Amino acid sequence: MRLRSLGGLGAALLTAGLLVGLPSPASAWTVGDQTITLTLNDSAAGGNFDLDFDKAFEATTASGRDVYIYAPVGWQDSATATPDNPVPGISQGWDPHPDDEFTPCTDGDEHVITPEQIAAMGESIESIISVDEAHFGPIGSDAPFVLLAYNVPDESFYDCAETTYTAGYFAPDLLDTYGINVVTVDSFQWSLRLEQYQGTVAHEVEHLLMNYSDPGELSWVDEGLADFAIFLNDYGTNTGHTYYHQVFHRETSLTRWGGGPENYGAAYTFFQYLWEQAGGNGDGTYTPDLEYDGAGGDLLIKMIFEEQANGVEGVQAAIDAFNAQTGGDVPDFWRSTTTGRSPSTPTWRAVTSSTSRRSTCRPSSAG
Ligand SMILES: [Ca+2]
Ligand SMILES: [Ca+2]
Ligand SMILES: [Ca+2]
Repeated sequence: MRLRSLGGLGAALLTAGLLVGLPSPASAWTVGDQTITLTLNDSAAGGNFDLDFDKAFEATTASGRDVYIYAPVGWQDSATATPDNPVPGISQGWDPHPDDEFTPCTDGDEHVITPEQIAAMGESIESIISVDEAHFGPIGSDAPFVLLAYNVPDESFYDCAETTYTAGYFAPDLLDTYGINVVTVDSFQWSLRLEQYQGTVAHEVEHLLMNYSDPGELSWVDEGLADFAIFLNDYGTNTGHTYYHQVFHRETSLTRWGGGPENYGAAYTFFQYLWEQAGGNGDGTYTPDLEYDGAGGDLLIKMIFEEQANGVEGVQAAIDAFNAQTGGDVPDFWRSTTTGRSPSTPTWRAVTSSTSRRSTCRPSSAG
């Protein structure tokens, strides 16, 4: 997912992180080693590059899963690096392909990771995995979980005028190639954005879980649930996404995925709406309590996640099953998203109300 500061709004923008396409190197390491080398993709300049990572954090969760944070070798020196003397993999100015025509921009953006920030991120990982697994489904293997933190090469890496950047990504190729559950966050401005990146981890872990559960699911469902994971983990909402949807692109197709922040905002608020319509935590409360309650919106969201049918068909099947199981009256998909007509692509407008603690997401008429 993508994000960047939005000037005076102090908000973050997010779009998709799409980094795939890896060779199959013969790894001379096993995860848990102090140093590992990964082959990663440069989505902007193209091609792959190798990067050496240093084990910065390790722990074992209560459920027995090994979790690690790896950051580029030399990350401890990132605070004193300069464009002329960069730490490869973190510092702005480091060039993964010195011989091609793409040259990283250097505008002084902070790419510094400190031991204190690594510790704080590490301490949150077990909770994030636990909350996501409880609300969606299990990580479908015993393989270790690895959080990679590095300066992800993307359009903004080469053009500092870009307004969004890759804040994190889940690449199933890394799981396929290395047999480890890898989630990535960018190294930009950790001093200001640590909680945002914890939300990014919650988002990307949902993708990891969906990849095990239902890898054919459509993007609008997967991304909407991934942003909802940020809420479920009590990291707020991705305000870049919701601003883009509600301020700049109020009429946004819910189901026709364009990958823009407004698409994420529309998908996120739709699942927020369904969670609330189904009763939130199931006990009359509508704030994230970090617990999977097996009732109300928690139950409906899990049924949507587990439903193997995709897109509108899957969401409707889950709503039907939820209403049948609970006697609930969550409105069906088309009634939720339209004024009763069935356009080919429902738009989704979300508005907030200052008179209610609950966000009020209303269907917009669509043509
Ligand atoms: Ca280059
Ligand atoms: Ca709950
Ligand atoms: Ca599905």
